[in-house]
Amino acid sequence: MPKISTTAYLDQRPGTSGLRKKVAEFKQPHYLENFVQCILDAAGDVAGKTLVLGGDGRYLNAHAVQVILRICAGNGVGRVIVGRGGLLSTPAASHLIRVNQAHGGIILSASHNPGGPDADFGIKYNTANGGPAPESVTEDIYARSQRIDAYHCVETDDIDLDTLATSHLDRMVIEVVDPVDAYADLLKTLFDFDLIRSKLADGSLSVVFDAMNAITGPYATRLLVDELGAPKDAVLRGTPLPDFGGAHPDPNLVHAADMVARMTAADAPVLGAASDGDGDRNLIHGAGLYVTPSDSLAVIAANATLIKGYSAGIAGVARSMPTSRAVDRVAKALGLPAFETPTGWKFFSNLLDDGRITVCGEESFGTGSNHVREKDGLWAVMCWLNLLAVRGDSVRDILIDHWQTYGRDYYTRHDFEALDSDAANRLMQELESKVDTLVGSTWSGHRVLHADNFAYTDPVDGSESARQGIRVSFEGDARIVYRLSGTGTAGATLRVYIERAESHPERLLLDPQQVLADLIAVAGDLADIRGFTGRERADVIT
Ligand code: G16
Repeated sequence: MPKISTTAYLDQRPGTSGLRKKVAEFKQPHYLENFVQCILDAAGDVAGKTLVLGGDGRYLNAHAVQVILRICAGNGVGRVIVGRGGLLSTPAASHLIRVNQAHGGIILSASHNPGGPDADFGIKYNTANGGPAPESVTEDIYARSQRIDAYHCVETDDIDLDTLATSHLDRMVIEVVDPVDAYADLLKTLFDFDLIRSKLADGSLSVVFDAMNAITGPYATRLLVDELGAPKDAVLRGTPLPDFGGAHPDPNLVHAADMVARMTAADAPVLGAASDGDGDRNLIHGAGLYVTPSDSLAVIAANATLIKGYSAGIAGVARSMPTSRAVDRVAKALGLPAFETPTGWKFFSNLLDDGRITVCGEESFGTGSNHVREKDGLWAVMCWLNLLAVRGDSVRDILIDHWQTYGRDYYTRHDFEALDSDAANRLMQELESKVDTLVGSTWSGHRVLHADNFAYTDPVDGSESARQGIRVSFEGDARIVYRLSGTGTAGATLRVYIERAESHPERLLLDPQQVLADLIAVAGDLADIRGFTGRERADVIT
């Protein structure tokens, strides 16, 4: 096979979800090629095998897809299934891997990070189960990236990826598929489309979805407009753009402001939602009421048997460690197993593959189930539409009913962004060094019951992941968690997660920032955030 000499880059360690860097870094000579070769080497014997390829359409996607096809051909890959135009949402890519029994897939995205020539790009590898590569594989990719000196690549003009067709590159088959078809078919098996369609038609249900100029535009248009009959203007910002129109495709209350404005107006639809750059995150909003991702997960778990695809019941639930414990309360009440995993969707894969859980989620706007091995933004939207159609209640009524039944976990996340990396690391080291001494200490009246640096042993394969974030639990069912983000591309981001459980029926509808104000102050004091970072306030509060 044609071999091209290269020099190793030493900064190619995948983070929480693949390698994310500035576009300028990916444009360095052989940078992308090196990483792709390392993926293929770490993926086992790819000769003659099938891979899935696609991305969220951000700047560099089109070029990267062509480069990856040449390298796949150079490595003797048998067949590559590519989304038309090089496009695939992350959950759709996961499904294509599974349904085609592919060896794995390469997904191009920096998720919710901004796109464009001056913004972010990313690449990740998913294995045969459709899920993000486990740490053993990502560490292998990294180790290989440290010593790579050549990659295999064929020379060719760009391949036409705009036409649904099958062609050859050397001996490799390239199959261009519709990015939406298989995914839409899958969702039709899980949700009661007829019921939702009829409720949308009689006006008792209505929806607005913000695709944020990102990948879910075509998916949402197919599902909500073409299949379910919602009006065309139910999908906001529905055309994927390489720079997301200059916007930030992060589905939170700040970046989905137009949708949020619609949902807080007097004539708000029943459901508002948004998804991110690559379609795996979701934001759920009722008329006048935002649903936190942690609560959304708990509500879906509690009501799963009302949803067509889950009517036989669910096996268990899982949440990432910083996610609020709302879903644990549901699991306890329903007698279901509940797992607490480190941040990163990959940690759910073994539990899903082993049948221990059916539904899982994260505070970082991710919810999903065993239908694929990625979190799935539109799946969450369909869950809510299905629930609303069956129950005939508003989002607010469903949430209040849930809190009255299980109690409410008041929850907030405070992000301190673009910190000096050394300062952020020092802050975490200092915290880590004092966890053992925290127990029994009192902070503004809050007594510490437990403190540790979260470590996880996977119950299926026994793999261990240490130092996944500092947990501090207080009397009164309150908790503060600290960790550094693994997805940023500039400096460090400190995430502080603050929560407290409340079950008094008269204290279920308060403002979380007010309820948690004293704990938020404790979080700052306990880690001396101001001293280490010079910051008085978080940059983003959700
Ligand atoms: C990725 C991972 C998620 C994780 C999130 C935030 O999401 O897939 O599992 O919760 O990053 O990670 P961090 O707190 O380290 O920034 P996505 O949507 O960015 O791929």
